[in-house]
Amino acid sequence: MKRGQFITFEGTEGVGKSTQLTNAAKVLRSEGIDVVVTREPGGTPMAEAIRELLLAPRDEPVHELTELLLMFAARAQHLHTRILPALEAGQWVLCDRFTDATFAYQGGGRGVPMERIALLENLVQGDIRPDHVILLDAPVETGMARARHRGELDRFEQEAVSFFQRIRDTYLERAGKAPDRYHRIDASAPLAEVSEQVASLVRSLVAASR
Ligand code: Z5A
Repeated sequence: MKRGQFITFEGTEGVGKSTQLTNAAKVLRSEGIDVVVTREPGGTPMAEAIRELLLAPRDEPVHELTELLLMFAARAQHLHTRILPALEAGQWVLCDRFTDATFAYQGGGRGVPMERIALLENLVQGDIRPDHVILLDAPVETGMARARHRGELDRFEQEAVSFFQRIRDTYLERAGKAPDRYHRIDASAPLAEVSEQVASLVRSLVAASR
């Protein structure tokens, strides 16, 4: 059985990751590919429980290491019990955020040293990395304006614009270092245009995998 491809969707809040993940899954299914759609933090019942802990606004200050370790605790459960078995069964896994989000949010956003994150990445993932990262990139204000009509803000959404700007900068820096694996899409374009770019990229990944 040929191993499936592991594709993640990244970007600052509201750039359209969930929308484009659904679009990509549709394209892959039309190509006859068996697809698993999932997200982080989350993706299994236990990891979804950790997600609730992480996102809930609370009066108690959350230490940056608590946040970091909970992200990786959820990831260990998700990766080893759901993502890897699916990939080994030949399914393609589309994941809304993965470890690039930890480098961007906990590293760029919160200021945790990148080497500490890399240590945990190696511990939890060994040499497993996404085969492709689709980075939906737009000015942070664009994504915030799209996302903020949903009502109560979670613990991350309550952060200032400067926090999200550091996150965007970190994503762009990481993408710049590995252009074969990171695919930057201009997510500020109209929805139909972004969807067509993502569909065309996904078709090219399918063609390359055959
Ligand atoms: N987090 C972390 O800190 N560290 C980690 O390691 C991980 C995560 C894994 C939960 O993420 C939080 O966890 C996240 C980072 C942190 N916090 N933040 N911020 P999440 O992915 O669940 O939450 P999110 O980033 O806030 O995603 P989102 O707000 O759901 O946005 P999205 O999925 O990118 O966008 P969307 O739902 O597809 O689209 C938003 C709206 O815009 C919707 O109405 C669309 O119809 C519309 N849209 C989409 N594209 C367009 C275009 N092109 N034009 C116009 N309108 C559009």
